[in-house]
Amino acid sequence: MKSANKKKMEKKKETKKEKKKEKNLVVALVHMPPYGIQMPPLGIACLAAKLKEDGHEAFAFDFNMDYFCSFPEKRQFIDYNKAFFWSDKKRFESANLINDKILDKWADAIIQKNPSLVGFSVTDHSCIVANALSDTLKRKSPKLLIIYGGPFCSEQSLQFRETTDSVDAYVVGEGEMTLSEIASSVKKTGKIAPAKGILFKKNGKITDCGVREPCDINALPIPDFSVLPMDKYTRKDVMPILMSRGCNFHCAFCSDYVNWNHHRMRSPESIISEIERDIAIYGVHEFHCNDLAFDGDLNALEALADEIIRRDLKIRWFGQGRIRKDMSPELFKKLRKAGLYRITLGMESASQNVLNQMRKGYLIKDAEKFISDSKKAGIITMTMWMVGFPGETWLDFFKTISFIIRNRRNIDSISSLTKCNVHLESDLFINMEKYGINFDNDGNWYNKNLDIRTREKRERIFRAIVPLFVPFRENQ
Ligand code: B12
Ligand code: SF4
Repeated sequence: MKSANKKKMEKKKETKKEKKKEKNLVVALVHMPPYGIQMPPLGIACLAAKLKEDGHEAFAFDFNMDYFCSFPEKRQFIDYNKAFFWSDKKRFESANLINDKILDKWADAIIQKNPSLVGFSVTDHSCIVANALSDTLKRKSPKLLIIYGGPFCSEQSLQFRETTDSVDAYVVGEGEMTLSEIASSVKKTGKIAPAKGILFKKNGKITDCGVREPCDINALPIPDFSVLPMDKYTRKDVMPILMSRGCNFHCAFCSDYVNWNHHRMRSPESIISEIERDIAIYGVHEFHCNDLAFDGDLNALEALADEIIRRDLKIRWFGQGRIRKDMSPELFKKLRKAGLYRITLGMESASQNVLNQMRKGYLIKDAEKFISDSKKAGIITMTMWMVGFPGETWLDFFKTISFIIRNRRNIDSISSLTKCNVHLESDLFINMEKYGINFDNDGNWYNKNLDIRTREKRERIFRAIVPLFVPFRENQ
C-alpha cells in the first residue's frame, strides 16, 4: 500500500515537473536609477520584445521612475548633473540615497511576480544600488537567478569595480541573443549555461565565455514598450529609437564602440514599421535617435530618407552624428526634408593635433564645412566638447575656443562639456603608458602636462568665455 502511494506521489511530482518545464519562463527586467525620466529606457524594451518573441513572460520594473515619483525631495539626485552621487560610495551613503525600506519594497515587487530570472540593466552609475537590490533579492529569495547587462558589464568592470556574489552572470554588449540563450537554458535546466557574451564572477574569479558576434539587427523584433509605465515619462511627444547600432571609429577616449561592434543600419522597412507603430500607439511624431552615430552609413541613411519622404511621414527626429567629409549639402537637405531637425556632434576639440591623438578621423576644415552645410540645410547644430585630453596644450585649448567663436553662426549650442575621463575599456585606459597616464590617491588621472586642476581650470575658462558667443544647452 505504502509503495503504491509512493509511486502515485512520484508520478504526481513528475507531471508537475513536466508542466513546469512546459510553462513559460517568467523574467523580470529591472532598470535602476539614475537615468533620464523623459523617455522610456530603450534597452529594456528591446529585451522584453525578444523574450516575448521567444514565448517567455517579461515584466519590467523601472525603479528610476519609481524613485522619481516616490521621492520628490530626492529628484535632484537623478538629475544629469548629480548622477555622480550614485557612483561614488561615500557620496552615495552620505546623501542617503537608498535605504532598506526602499530595497525591501522593490525586492517584494519583483518577487511578487514570481520570476525565475531577474535581469538588471546596469550602468557605471547604477551599479552600487543594483548590487544592494541584488543582495536584498538573494536574501529574500535565494533561488532566484540574477543577471546584469548594460554599459556597466565588461571584464574590466568586473576586475576593477565592486561586485557582489548575488549576481549569477553578466551579459556583455548587445543583450537580446545572449538573454535569449540564458532564458532557454534556465527554462530547460534551471541553470545559466555558459554561452558567448556571458561573464561569470564568483569568489573573485572571472570566467569569460567568449565574445558574441554582432546581432543581425533586422532580425530583431521591434522594441516592446508595453512592459513600461508609459504614462509616467515626462515627454509624451517623443520616443527613443535606434536606427543603427555600433560605430566604425575607435576614438581613444571612447568605450562605446567596444561592445557595440561595427556600424550596422536597420533597413528602412524595419525602422519605419517601428515609427508607424509609435505614431499609432503613442501618438508621437518626434523621435530621439539613440544611435552612437546615425550617419555611420550614408547610403543606408539616404535610403531611409527617401522612404520617409516617399511615404510622406510627418515626423521630426534628431540624434548624434559624426563629422563626415563625404556628407554632401544635397544629402543634408534631403535629411532635413525627411524630418531630421537637429544633429548633435561629438566635436571634442578643434585642434588638429588633439583630434589626431583622439583618432577622430577628420580634418578641421571638414568639420567647418560639415557644420556650415548642416546649418544651411536648416538643421539645428549642437556640439559636444571635451577639455584636457592627455596631449592637449594650452595652445590646443585656445584653438578650440577660437574655432567656436569663428564658427558661432553655424553652432547653435553647446550640448555638453566634459573634462577628459579615462574610461575602462577605452584606448586611454588600455594603453595608459602611451599617454603617460597615472592616477593620484583620489583616482584622478594625471600626466606630465595635465592634472585635475588644469582640467578644471580649462573647463572654467571654457564656461566663462564660450557662452558669450554660443549658448550652453546641456542635457537636451
Ligand atoms: C540616450 C542616452 C541617454 C538619455 C536617456 C534617454 C532615454 N530614456 O532613452 C539621457 C540623455 C537621459 C542619458 C543620461 C545619462 N547618461 Co546616457 N546614454 C544614452 C545613450 C546615447 C543611448 C542609450 C540607449 O538607448 N541605447 C540603446 C539601448 C538599446 O542600449 P542599452 O540600453 O545599452 O541596452 C542594450 C545592452 O546594453 C544590453 N542590456 C542593457 N541592459 C541589459 C539587461 C540585461 C539583463 C541584459 C541581458 C542585457 C542588457 O542589451 C540591450 C539591447 O541590446 C547611451 C550610449 C549608447 N549608445 O548606449 C548613453 C549612456 C548609456 N549614458 C551614459 C551616461 C554616463 C549617462 C549619464 C550618467 C550622463 C552623465 N551625467 O554623466 C546620464 C544618466 C543620469 C540622468 N539622470 O540623465 C553612459 C553610461 C556609461 C557606463 N559605462 O555606464 C553611456 C553608455 C554613454 C557613455 N559612453 O558615456 N543618457
Ligand atoms: S566617440 Fe563616437 S565616433 Fe568615436 S568611437 Fe565612440 S561612438 Fe564612435
